[in-house]
Amino acid sequence: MNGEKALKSPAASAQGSSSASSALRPENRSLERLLTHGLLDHNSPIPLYYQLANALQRFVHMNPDPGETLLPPETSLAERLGISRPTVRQAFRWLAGHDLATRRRGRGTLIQPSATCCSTDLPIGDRDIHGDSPVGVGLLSAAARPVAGHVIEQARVSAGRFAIGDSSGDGNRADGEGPVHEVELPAFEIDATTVTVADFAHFVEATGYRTEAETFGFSAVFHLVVAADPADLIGRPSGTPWWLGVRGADWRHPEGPLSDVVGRNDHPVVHVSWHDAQAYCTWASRRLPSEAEWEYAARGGLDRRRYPWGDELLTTSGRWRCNIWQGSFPTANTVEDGWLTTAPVRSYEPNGYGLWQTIGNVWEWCDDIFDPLAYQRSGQRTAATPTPPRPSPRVLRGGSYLCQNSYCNRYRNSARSSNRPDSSMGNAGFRTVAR
Ligand SMILES: [Ca+2]
Repeated sequence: MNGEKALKSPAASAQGSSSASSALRPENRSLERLLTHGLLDHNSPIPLYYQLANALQRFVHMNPDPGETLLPPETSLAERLGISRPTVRQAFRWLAGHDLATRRRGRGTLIQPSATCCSTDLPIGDRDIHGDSPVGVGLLSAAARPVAGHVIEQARVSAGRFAIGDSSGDGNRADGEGPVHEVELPAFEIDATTVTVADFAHFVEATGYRTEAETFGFSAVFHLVVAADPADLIGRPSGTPWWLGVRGADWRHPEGPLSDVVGRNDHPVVHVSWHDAQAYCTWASRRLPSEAEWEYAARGGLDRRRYPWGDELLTTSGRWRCNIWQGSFPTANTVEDGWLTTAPVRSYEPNGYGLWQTIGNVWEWCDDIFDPLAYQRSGQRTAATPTPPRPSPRVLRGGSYLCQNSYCNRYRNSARSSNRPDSSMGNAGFRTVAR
């Protein structure tokens, strides 16, 4: 791989590749954007074939055709990207080995989205795709939705008591996961899934709401998936350099202005701040869960267990039960669970109460102010704390597709994190509770 020539810059590629570009089918423009704007990095420790495979996989899941996607032939891709044909062939082999069925058809390669670890079932009714949606991202029109307002299936959680906190000894001391104590809660109804891209699009369509990421003009994107011109990269936090501030990243453009959410209607909406989640709740006559409600619902009736399904991370056959990170964080994700970033909200299996993916996929905002000493100060927490002055940090729960044991083991029922209420990022969303 060291002998391969350097990848052309986006500008150079655009100027000198008309014949190669024509090899890409019109519907593959999104793929071309993925591949020509910094996704492939010859200086990265991640093998090029693996970077390419991730790009192709992302493209498959972004494609508006949910059935099949015809990718350019190996030769065209190799010429377009300035890499060797064996590297391209290796990427296709990687995809074939990870349940993305691939086969040759004519001069292209046919790829079908994997059925492993995902379901495209929608919560309620049929959801048509409209390419001319007013929000411009191929989303559901208001007229096509079966019910106005919030339509996510509800899980009913009975009144009861449970042990909140870390009973397994895995907790992070600074997060305040202990001491474990009993909490009593009245019955409540909570969303079976996080709010999806389609759900949020309906809210925006009905209200004209602009998220804080849109207002501020940027949001945080994980470095391996950025789809933006270099001029739109506005820096990275020193403590977490895998996050990039990307101008133009928002819920419609999760990886940056050169990305979109086509084909991701059933993925969780991301790049929404706590304030944005509150705005959605106001429109939907809902509220965010308290963190006690969130944890009670996430446990699904299994007391003092590490995960919603029990204590073991994998099934007995070694299958993943949630969407987190496999490999070496933050540079090499082997994607054994099927997903580099977000998965559809109904992926894997629901817990005993019918909630999907409380663990992994995306962090979920809760109503509470984050206080690492809260469990020490209070024996019981039965409701959200009063609204404080801004910008007190707010609780995040459940972990995300970036969690990995070597760095962040917060993909557990009791794990706690937080962020400012005006912050947004590509791995945080929310679910709501009935008022
Ligand atoms: Ca994953």
